[in-house]
Amino acid sequence: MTYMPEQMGTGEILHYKWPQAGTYTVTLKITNDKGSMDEKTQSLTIIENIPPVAIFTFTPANPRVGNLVAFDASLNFDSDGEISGYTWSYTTVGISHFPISLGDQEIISFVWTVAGTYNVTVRITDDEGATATLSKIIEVVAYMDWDVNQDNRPNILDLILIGQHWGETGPPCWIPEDINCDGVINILDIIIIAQHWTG
Ligand SMILES: [Ca+2]
Ligand SMILES: [Ca+2]
Ligand SMILES: [Ca+2]
Repeated sequence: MTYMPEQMGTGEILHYKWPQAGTYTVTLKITNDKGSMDEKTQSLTIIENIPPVAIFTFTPANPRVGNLVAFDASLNFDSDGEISGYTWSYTTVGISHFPISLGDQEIISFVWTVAGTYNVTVRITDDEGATATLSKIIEVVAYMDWDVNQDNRPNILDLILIGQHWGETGPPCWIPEDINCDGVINILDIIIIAQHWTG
């Protein structure tokens, strides 16, 4: 295809940005102070920037209110360049609000203080300004007082912890084993575990 030449600019050094990929023919015309001219033509191929790929992981997989949830986007990559920026945010599923910023580092962490379903999004930018986003749903469950060791399973391990403090007294809830917060470790605490038993 032949087009009328597009003016690129003047000057000894020129910066030019092609809006799309393709093969272009560039002509430089020089003129000296006596008015004589010379020109040189060269072709070059502009390739399309490949956008980055967004990947992230988070731990723990089933976070509880008050847990530090770590988000890691270090596996992100850009096959023809580098990642130049990260933008993390979340929204609460079922509640309409603007995304709340979580930070702009490769690895971030956050503590939710309210149980809920959260949609966490990372938006990455490559060194050419192309972006990619990835969202994941995080279920943050309520803190379970009766899960003494906080492993998400009210079971024999929690009873063992109670047994280790059996009969001890202190201010209400002074240790996690005082599940009912009455200031003594006894059968009443065991009954609460039994009521939520998962084995
Ligand atoms: Ca790229
Ligand atoms: Ca447990
Ligand atoms: Ca108690």
